[in-house]
Amino acid sequence: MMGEKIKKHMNEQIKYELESFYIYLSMVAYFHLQNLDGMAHWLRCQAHEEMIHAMKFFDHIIDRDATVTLLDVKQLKTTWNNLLEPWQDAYEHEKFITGKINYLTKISREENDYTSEPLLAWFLNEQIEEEKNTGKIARELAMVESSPEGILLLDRELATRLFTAGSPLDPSVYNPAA
Ligand code: OFO
Repeated sequence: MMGEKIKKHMNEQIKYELESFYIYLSMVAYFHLQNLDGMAHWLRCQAHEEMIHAMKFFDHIIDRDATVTLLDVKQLKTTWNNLLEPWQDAYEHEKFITGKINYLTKISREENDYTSEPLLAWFLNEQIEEEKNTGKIARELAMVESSPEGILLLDRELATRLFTAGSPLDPSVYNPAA
C-alpha cells in the first residue's frame, strides 16, 4: 500500500519524465535542422530513455496496487538561439530532475515506504549519469563552439551512442520481472 504523498509525487514524476522525453525530442528535431545528425541521434537515444523512466514509475505505481493519474504535459521550449543552448538546457533540466528524485527519496523515508527504495536508488544513480553526460557535452561544445571542425568531430562522436534497451513500450525493458 502506497502512502498518499509518495503516490501523488510519483504520479507527478511520470509527468516530469514525459516532459523530459518531449524536451529531448524537440532537440532532436532542432539538431536535424542544423544538419547535426549525430547530436540528434544522441538525443533520440536520450528521449527513449526518458520514456523508459516514465514507464518505470508508471509500472511501480501499478505494481503497488495504486492509481496512475496521467497529468498534462507542458509544452516546453521548441527552438534555441545557438547550438550550445540546448545542451546547457539539458544539463539544467537534469539537475532539476535530480532535485525531484531527491525529494521523492525524502518523502519515501518520511512515509516509511521502504518498498520504493530500490526504484529510487536506481534513479539516484541514473541521475549521476544524466548530469555527467549532459554537462560534459555542454562543456565540450563550449570549447569548440567557434570551430566548425570541432563541432563536426563532436557530432560524429555523439553519433556512436548505442541504445540497446529495445522499445520503451516493451514491459521487459523497464521491468525485468515482467
Ligand atoms: Fe529521466 O532522467 Fe533525464 O530527465
